[in-house]
Amino acid sequence: METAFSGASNLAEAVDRAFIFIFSISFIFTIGITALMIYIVIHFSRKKGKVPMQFTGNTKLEIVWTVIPLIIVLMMFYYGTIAFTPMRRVPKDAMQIKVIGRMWVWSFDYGDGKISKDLVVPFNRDVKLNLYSADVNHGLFIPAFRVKEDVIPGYDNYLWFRPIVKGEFDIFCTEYCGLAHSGMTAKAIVVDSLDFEKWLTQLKATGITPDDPGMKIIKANGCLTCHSLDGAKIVGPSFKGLYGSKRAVITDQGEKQVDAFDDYIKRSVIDPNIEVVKGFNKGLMQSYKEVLKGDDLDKIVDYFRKQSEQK
Ligand code: HEC
Ligand SMILES: [Cu+2]
Repeated sequence: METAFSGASNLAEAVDRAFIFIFSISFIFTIGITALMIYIVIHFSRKKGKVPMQFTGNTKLEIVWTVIPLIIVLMMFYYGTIAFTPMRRVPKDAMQIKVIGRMWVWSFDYGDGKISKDLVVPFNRDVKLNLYSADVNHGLFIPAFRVKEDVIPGYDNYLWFRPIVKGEFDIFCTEYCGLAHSGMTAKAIVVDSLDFEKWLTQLKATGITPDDPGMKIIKANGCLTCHSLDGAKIVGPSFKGLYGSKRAVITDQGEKQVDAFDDYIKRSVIDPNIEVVKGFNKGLMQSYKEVLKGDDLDKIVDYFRKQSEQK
């Protein structure tokens, strides 16, 4: 395991250089200004009875305190630019991964219905992340790679990097996006390209059937960022074994049992906060009434029914 302090991507070195330069300048000035201030306070103390002098203009001094800061600021600009420019120049053959930010989970879509909760990438390979938000503003931040970009609904953003250290690194959301914002984390896992291929092949075997019309709608609407198919509890209950089962739900009138058939499932999607599944929080799932079109909802229910008939 590597720490976040040593940069783990090709972009890290230039970012660190800009950071260290700006930090050092700030440090030197903070110490210098404070020291000078303390000296002046003591040296020109009224008790010593020094008579103040009057100054009017000093061209040499003014040139010095204009030119030196100008050079310093231009150097900051230079270091910043050489770090930033390559970040926006994505190599043509970079591997593309779609990232969806949603309250409060990241999902990494490798295509063909292969969606992962963590970002697994091959070592030493250029990777481009295409960033989309399904709801509000998020920010994808991988400190060890020194990359951070906003993830904004209705705006196609991206970032890229080449991982140069193998290991597991943290991913955070850097835009305050609501209640569970601080829990919106994931891992960036850098592995050998062989291990990566193996992992990607296995990812397909998670039972997601990309061709089913209902599953297409479920995926297109990002339901799987909160609901798993394999029984795992994410933000919401798993979809596994949902259809036909007994659900304990909390309503304004108290707890009750319902059978999860067509009507219940439809109600859960249209008015998710009227019957709240026991053990889960109210207000996390938003209504899909305005989002789903035509017979989308019927297709979703069909998918659940087919899923329950499979076994
Ligand atoms: C932001 C996370 C989130 C998203 C996205 C989301 N849900 Fe939910 N869902 C929840 C939570 C939390 C619950 C449990 C609380 C409740 O019943 O409202 C839930 C409950 C449900 C239930 C009842 C499940 C049960 O076990 O009884 C169904 C059905 C459901 N969601 C379907 C969907 C569908 C279909 C979509 C996509 C169109 C979707 N959800 C998108 C969070 C989410
Ligand atoms: Cu977020």
